Amino acid sequence: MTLQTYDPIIANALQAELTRQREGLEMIPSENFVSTAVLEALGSIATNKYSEGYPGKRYYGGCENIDVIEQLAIDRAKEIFGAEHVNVQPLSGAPANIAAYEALLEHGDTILGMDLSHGGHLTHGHPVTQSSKIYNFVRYKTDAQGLIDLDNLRAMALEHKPKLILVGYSAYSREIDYEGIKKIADEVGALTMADMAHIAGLIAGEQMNNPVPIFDLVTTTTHKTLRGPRGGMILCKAKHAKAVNKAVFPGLQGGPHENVIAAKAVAFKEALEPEFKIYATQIKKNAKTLEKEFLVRDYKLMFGGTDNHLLLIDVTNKNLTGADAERALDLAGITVNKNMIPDDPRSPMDPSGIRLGTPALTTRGMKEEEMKQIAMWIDEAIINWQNADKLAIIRAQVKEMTDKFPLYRDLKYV
Ligand code: DSN
Repeated sequence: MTLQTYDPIIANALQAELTRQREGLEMIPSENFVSTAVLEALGSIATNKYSEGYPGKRYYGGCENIDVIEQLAIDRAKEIFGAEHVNVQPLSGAPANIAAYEALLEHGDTILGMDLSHGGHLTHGHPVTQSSKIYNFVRYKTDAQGLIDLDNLRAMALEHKPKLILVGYSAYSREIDYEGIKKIADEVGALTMADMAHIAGLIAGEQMNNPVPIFDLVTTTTHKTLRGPRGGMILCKAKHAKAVNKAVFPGLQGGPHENVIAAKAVAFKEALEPEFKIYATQIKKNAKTLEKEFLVRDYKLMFGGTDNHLLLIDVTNKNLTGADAERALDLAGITVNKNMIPDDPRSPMDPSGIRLGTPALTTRGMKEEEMKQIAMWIDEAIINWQNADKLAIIRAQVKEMTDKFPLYRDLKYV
């Protein structure tokens, strides 16, 4: 029985979501569109199999095909990033980070991580998380120019003697000096960890610095710029391999999601193709075009601009909040997310900023010309955020553009 016949409510919701993805401009910087090959692996019969353990060492019989899949995912990830060891089982970014802490640290140890409002991540020590109750997080911030000040980081490292220095961000838009940070870590005897979730695809495409050969341990999601299925991964030095594997299973997780791992393997094959480098290059070119277009329209770009795929914009000088802007842009067919800005005086549900990026639009084939048009629409929507008619007109124009960049042409649920 087909999905449509058996469960029409779900089929209809999936069809409506497909239409939303097709007709809108997806600009949440952590989102992307996987290939149909990745989708096929994700929806495969590999979901039926239990396989606790690792390739060649499983707690269940019948894992011979699963071993081929998981080993290939591991080997390809090692090749992309130059890693000594990779664990592809983390279910997503948050569990990957928890497993990473558990692998390297004792409870109560000090971790130096970036403040959330300055571009860090919840799992880097925000007080609402479980990890913040287990470890002693000390949080650094960007400086007045919106950059990571290594002198300040060094002073904090000397003062707090962390066991781990953590970098890698979810709203920070600048390059990261891994060598400089490693030097500080070595001086104070700290381990190093990078969460490269947002920029993994840009690193794979050789458009940003790669922390993997330098740092002790690197975590990532696989579904952002890397354009794979929703999932996580840990890459580390060989000396941490055993601890990392133990921390993921049996420390934190049970049966790995082998359909997701199969889809990761397919996405990694794609990331090894020469076209992926072109994709990563275009992501950055598109973001730079947006940067330029917003600057001429007097938008306040956090961190002064972008070196990667995203922009964090304070919209309060346009007389609305981040939540107002997100709502208005939604009505105009442009999806972004409201976001805190550094030391935001407003609340997380109604912050001062919006965060937007180019990975998904670049996957659709959009380039600089489209970015210029899109920046114009975003500006119009923000200026007219209370004018439903104007927002509807923009939405119709957005649909005209997205029709020219077809998405999942042959896919249908209803
Ligand atoms: N939720 C992700 C993001 O949007 O950046 C980070 O986990």
